[in-house]
Amino acid sequence: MYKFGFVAVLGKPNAGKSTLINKLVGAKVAIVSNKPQTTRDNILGILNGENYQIVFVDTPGIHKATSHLDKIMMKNVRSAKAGADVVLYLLDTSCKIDEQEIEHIQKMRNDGIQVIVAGSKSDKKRFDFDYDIIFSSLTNDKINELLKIILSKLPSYKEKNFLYDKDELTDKPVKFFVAEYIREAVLKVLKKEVPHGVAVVVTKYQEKLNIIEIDADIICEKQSHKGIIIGKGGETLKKIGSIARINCEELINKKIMLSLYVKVEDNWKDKPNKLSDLGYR
Ligand SMILES: Nc1nc2c(ncn2[C@@H]2O[C@H](COP(=O)(O)OP(=O)(O)OP(=O)(O)O)[C@@H](O)[C@H]2O)c(=O)[nH]1
Ligand SMILES: [Mg+2]
Repeated sequence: MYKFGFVAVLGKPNAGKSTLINKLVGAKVAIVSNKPQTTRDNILGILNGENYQIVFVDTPGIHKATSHLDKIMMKNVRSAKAGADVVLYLLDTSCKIDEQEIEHIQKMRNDGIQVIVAGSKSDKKRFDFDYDIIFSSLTNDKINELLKIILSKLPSYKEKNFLYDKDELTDKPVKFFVAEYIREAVLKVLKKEVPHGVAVVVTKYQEKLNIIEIDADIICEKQSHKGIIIGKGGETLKKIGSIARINCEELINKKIMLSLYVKVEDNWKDKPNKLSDLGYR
């Protein structure tokens, strides 16, 4: 018997969805930060076992949509839910239980969706609830048990009809990760609202013999943000570039020359055409 299926990982922003998927897949397919609303796209993380293939779908954290980008993010959540065999719903055990979320979980179950309710961050648990399991990606607590529960809910097949090759870890191209790693560095280095208004586009990706030349635009919402991203004497941008370059070199396993340019695009999060150009659809 073989197990195969899609597992949509849902939950509030910051619940630990991307961290868990990276842990399970054993690679950094999704960027992580301590700021909410880090993930914007649905990203696949593929886990292969002897007799199974699990396709995890990382999703943006569920929040109230205000901008057009938010609406696209919430559309991504709905489509992941619709295409899933199982929903893995993460509730952060260090945060107070939100009644609306419990209603949402109940509604999914009423609609016939299989939902596993997993409490994340057991290493700093503060609140009790009727969780199916409590785990921590940080300390590895109950990760294997969680995997077993997921496998028990996935459909079984007589034939090995897996959708992806054994060595595929994700569905996104390298360029996507380069842009995401740069955005992650922005999230790491900058505070408050600036990183939330940032999008990154790779404008040049040229492989030379010993080096890859990459140019990328960091798009921000306001002129004042541009100054903050660049910093005094370009210090902040340099820091962002250096963190991103190191992570990209690790990903691609080749030396990289990374050039970053900061551009202002007023209100881009509410411009459908711009969003589409930036890859948000
Ligand atoms: N203590 C602790 N922190 C964790 C754990 N898992 C994730 N975190 C932290 O929680 C923060 C959010 O993690 P993410 O994986 O980015 O959360 P997310 O649910 O993908 O967030 P969005 O993409 O914004 O929806 C990061 O600072 C992580 O390091 C855990 O098991 N224990
Ligand atoms: Mg995430």
